[in-house]
Amino acid sequence: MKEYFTVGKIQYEGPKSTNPLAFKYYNKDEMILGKPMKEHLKFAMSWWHTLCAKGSDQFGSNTMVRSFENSDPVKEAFEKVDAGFEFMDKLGIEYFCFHDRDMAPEMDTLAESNRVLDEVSDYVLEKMKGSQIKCLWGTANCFNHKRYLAGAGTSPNADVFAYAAAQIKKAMDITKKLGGENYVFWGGREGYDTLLNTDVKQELDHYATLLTLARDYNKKSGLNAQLLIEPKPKEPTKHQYDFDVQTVLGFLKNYGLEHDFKMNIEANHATLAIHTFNHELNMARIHGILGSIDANQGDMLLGWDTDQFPTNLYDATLAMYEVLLNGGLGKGGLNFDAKVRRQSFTDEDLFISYIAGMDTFARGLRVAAKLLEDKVFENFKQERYVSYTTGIGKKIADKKITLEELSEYALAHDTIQNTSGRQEWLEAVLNQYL
Ligand code: XLS
Ligand code: NI
Ligand code: NI
Repeated sequence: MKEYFTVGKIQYEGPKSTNPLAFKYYNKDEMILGKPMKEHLKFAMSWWHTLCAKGSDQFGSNTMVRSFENSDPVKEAFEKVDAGFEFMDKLGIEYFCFHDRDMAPEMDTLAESNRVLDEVSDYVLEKMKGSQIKCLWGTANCFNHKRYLAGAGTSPNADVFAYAAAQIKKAMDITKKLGGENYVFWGGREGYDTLLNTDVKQELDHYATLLTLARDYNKKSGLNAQLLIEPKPKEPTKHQYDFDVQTVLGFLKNYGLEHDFKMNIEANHATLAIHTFNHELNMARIHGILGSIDANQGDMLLGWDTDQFPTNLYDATLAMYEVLLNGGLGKGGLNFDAKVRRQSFTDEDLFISYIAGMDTFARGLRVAAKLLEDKVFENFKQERYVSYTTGIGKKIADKKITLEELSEYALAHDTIQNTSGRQEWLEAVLNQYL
């Protein structure tokens, strides 16, 4: 078989290695808190950024020429399967995530597009059978084509709604065929730019209808995947309906869908919402809806979704801390929804970027495990809220109190004594662990 990448299998060489094509921290079988690293870190390759992105941006055309390019888009789709499996195998990555339209191209009719997707995904399945590689999640691209200019489930045009539903049904069928453990809904263009032309109430109702139909089909079809919503506050629309975890949770509760969907948290989307990555993870975790992660990072000085490979140790540590507190990600994993920079146009850069991302999370995992073992923050927090364990505090915590009783208590105890939050000390301790 044709070999697409000249790079060989990537090995763990330890932190002292100077080999750019080796893991320094990701040592897949090393045991952390009783589990091998690779079970904590179910890394996934994103089909779109890895096999389809070619370095173009708003101001410039492609900078990358890949060995799997082909002038016939259908043939190229098959070549991408081979290249993708070679890439994952060489990196020791056991999962992939895909959109319908990055696995197979859009054809002249929907029926044709479906047929080609069937063929390419049959080939993916064949490749999976001879390997360890599994599907983490599938999704439908209902945002790229011009028909989706005003959204998919929230389009004012009912024919567009139907088309999106058809695409989602098909993408769910393909995800089932590939044994996908999750199915993702990122709200593409589900949002609006101006209220002068938008009936928000209607759009939200329709969006909920689409999600409800998909939820029902998940059962009916036997896919039974964990369904995930991926919040994002803006881009491409000004007001994306799935702004952040709390917004999505409110929406799901309004429509009685809160037990059917969990969250796929993307680091770059968190920061676009002016939240930290670990804020979003925490918010999902404490509500029991932390499903999976899109591991990437943004650039704080650029206001858009730059989808960079995650190399920020601090953020990765705090993220893994939330994951450990969650007892892991269950069916979810860490999908590198990240693309190499426009100037990093060589095939080798693709490998180096994944290595950088995997090493960052491996190191983050190690530090987070140690912090948790030593209960550094947990002990501090326990002490900080101690006033709720006895007396008036316990009554509040148990909701066995009235406003009148609280008023009487406060009249008798109006000299308040606070304790220090010691933020700087905690940050300094965290630095000692890093
Ligand atoms: C875009 C999203 C997208 C989803 C999958 O910003 O991150 O890539 O993860 O549709
Ligand atoms: Ni994403
Ligand atoms: Ni994104």
